[in-house]
Amino acid sequence: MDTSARIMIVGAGVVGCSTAYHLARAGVTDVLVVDQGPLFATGGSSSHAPGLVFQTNASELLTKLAAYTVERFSAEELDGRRCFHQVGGIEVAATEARWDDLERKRGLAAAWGVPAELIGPNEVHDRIPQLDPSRIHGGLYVPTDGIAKPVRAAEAMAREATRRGVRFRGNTEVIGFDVTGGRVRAVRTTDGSVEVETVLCCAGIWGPKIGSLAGVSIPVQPVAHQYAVTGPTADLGASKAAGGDEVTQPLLRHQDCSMYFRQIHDRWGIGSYQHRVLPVQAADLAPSAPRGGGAEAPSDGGAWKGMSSVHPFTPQDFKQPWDDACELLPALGRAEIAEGMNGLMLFTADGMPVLGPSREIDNFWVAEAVWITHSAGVGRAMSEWLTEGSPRLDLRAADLRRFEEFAHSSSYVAERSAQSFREVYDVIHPQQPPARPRPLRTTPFHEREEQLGAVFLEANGWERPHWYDCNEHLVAGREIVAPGEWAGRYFSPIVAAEHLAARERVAMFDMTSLARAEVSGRGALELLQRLTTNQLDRKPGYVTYTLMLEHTGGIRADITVARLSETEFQVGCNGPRDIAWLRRHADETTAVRDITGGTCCIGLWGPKARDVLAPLADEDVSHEAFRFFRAKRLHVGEVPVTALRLSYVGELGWELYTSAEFGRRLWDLLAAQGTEHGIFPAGRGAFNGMRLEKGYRAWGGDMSSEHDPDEAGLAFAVKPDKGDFVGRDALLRRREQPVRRRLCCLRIDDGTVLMGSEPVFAGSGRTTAGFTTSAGYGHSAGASLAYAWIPAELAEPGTELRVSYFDRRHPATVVADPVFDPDMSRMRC
Ligand code: THG
Repeated sequence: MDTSARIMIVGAGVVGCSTAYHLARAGVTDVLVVDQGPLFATGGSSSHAPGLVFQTNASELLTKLAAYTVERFSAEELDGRRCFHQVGGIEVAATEARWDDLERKRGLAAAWGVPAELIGPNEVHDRIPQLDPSRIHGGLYVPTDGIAKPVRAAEAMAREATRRGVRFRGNTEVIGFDVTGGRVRAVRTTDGSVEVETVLCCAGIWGPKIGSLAGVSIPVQPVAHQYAVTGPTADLGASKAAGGDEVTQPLLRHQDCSMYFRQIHDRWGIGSYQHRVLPVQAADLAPSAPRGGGAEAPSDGGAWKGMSSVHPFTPQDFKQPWDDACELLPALGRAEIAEGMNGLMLFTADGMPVLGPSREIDNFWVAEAVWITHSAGVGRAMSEWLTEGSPRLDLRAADLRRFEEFAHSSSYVAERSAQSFREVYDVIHPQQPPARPRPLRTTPFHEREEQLGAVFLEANGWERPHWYDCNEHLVAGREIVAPGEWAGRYFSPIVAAEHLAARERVAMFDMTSLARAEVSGRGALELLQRLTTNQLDRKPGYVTYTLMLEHTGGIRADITVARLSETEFQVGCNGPRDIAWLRRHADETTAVRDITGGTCCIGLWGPKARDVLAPLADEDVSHEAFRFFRAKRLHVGEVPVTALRLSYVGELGWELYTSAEFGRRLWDLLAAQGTEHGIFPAGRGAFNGMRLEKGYRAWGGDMSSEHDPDEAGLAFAVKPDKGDFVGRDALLRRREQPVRRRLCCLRIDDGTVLMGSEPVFAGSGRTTAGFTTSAGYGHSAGASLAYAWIPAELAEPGTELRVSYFDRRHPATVVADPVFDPDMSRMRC
């Protein structure tokens, strides 16, 4: 038995094998992959997954991971047998709403680079003759979708990895970890102890158990998902015995009934998410997979037996799905279900995978809750992340560290995972808040906000007012442009009225949910200097807008750093991930404390902001005494406040921070003092529209680690001369090449308000030139706006482009950025 390995991968399913393969190709071969089951039909979820790969998804990340998986599997073979059958995939619409969704999805697919076309009912019928075309409005056809053979692909990739020196050991169970000083030193297995530098857990449904052996929480929920195989049907294809092809017909997705269909020679494989949620407790999982099964032939009967990732089929849950299936595919009525299973898979709170280093143990990494569809893409990303320090795709949406403590609770994981199971095939609006558990995190202003008629949406557990019904009167006499149904699903004319009125008077924005950290100690400045791009060695009282970069030079975050004293900084972040990143790099000379909970913040913004603050503050807040991008500790009435003079909405004003117990007093003092100036509370809707027209980028939406500061228009925040910092060298290397794409501002000339993520076309071209990021109506600018990534040569103001929204093209023009107050006269006064 091996006694050491640089990287130990736990789990030889398709994710573990793919990671090993990509590590080996990157030259990292001191890798040991262990699995409790036999190689390579190990008995985990890769062994029973039916292999359908539908690439299109509302998530850019998942679409890109799927597209690479298709590319990788298409190139693999095992002893002359293919690992991918590229038969195409069709998602059909049985309702008007679904058809609209398909039009939108086609746009998303184009934006992310997956060719897709909308086809009519008869064209669907041409490709899937068993289907009743009168039941559907049409379908979205993706020619490059297909059927993956997960176990075969795993073995094929493992062979190549083995050829390069990676070792694979089956029937080897992990039974413990030796952890000292916050690191795994050795992994104990049934075959002996292995010293390791890094562990990567790809154990699928056994992941939480493996994690707990090391003291690592992996917030995933195993659930059962039904899959049935029919007996032979006359009209599908030749049987396996007769030498028929396994699959020639396109896959079929019937999302209105939460079902999918594939051919297996002369039988149908049918999956359903329609049934009640069937969660499985980690403790109820069989401890090991004694025998791998029939990955090659799930229809051969008994192939699933003995796999502990498969639970018995519950026929009562398949009654309605079967009726629905027969309605869409009438020929099914002559067949019967030959066998079925309730296969286990992992769900998460937000439907995304869980990837990266754990919070608890620096060298314990995770790649869990990954579908076959995304497996090769995830393997490649994990390999890059482990070897280069950063993945090339932006994995924020799948980063294990996106979850805060509450999101690791079993109650939250169970509730939200059940919801994501129920919604797996639903049309989900990007702004749709979860129904439960709510309210989870409320700010000290919550009671006041409720009294004022706040309409709340949720973000990272926080209740956030989107607009306030009490502001209804602000609508009167204003001409308000409202978005259409989809982009306007969470819009009220009050949003526009709050936006306009905040630029005339003064408004209070609840900014409490903005993640923030206190970084203090002897090493605080050095830590921040090392992790950020701008010069932070300035006098106490200065605030700096700066970036954190990945090792690749991509933008990890854009943050504000307020120096409150020689050794104390307050850092305004994009989310909990940034705080985890700061903490991860801190040594004993620096303390990084998440102060988001326990403190609160009001953004007091608008031309009358100074008139409200001055009489309450015990410090001079005139422009001369308290300049733009400065910080001061002062009192507002009795309330101790840290005031930062900056504004993401582009107005005169301050962010006023205090500890939670003073929140309500702060709110009440400002509200009372502001009455004579027409103060009012404003919500997130106005906030978003205001920052959009002011040109302030939202990290995660407009730019991410896939973009560098120059492309994103943020070069002003990078000072390479300040000394070394993470990402500096990579950025300077990138600067030897001209910028190829840019984030720029588009005006939609016919006034259509977009949602974001629409494809952008140049000239009369059919190929996409780029895609929009955030979009909305600039109520003060009087224009529909969208930010978009487009080739640098198209980024000049005046360039005419077209944007596709619900499959219709709209003229758009590149405009100078920002469109609102470009000379900053409203903020620097
Ligand atoms: N407030 C605080 N911290 C934050 C945000 C915030 N951190 C995360 C996120 N929001 C950061 N985003 C921005 C974007 C732009 C600005 C501030 C935060 C901004 N930019 C000035 C400009 O470009 O005109 C910078 C001017 C300068 O560098 O001097 O104000 O909302 N606390």
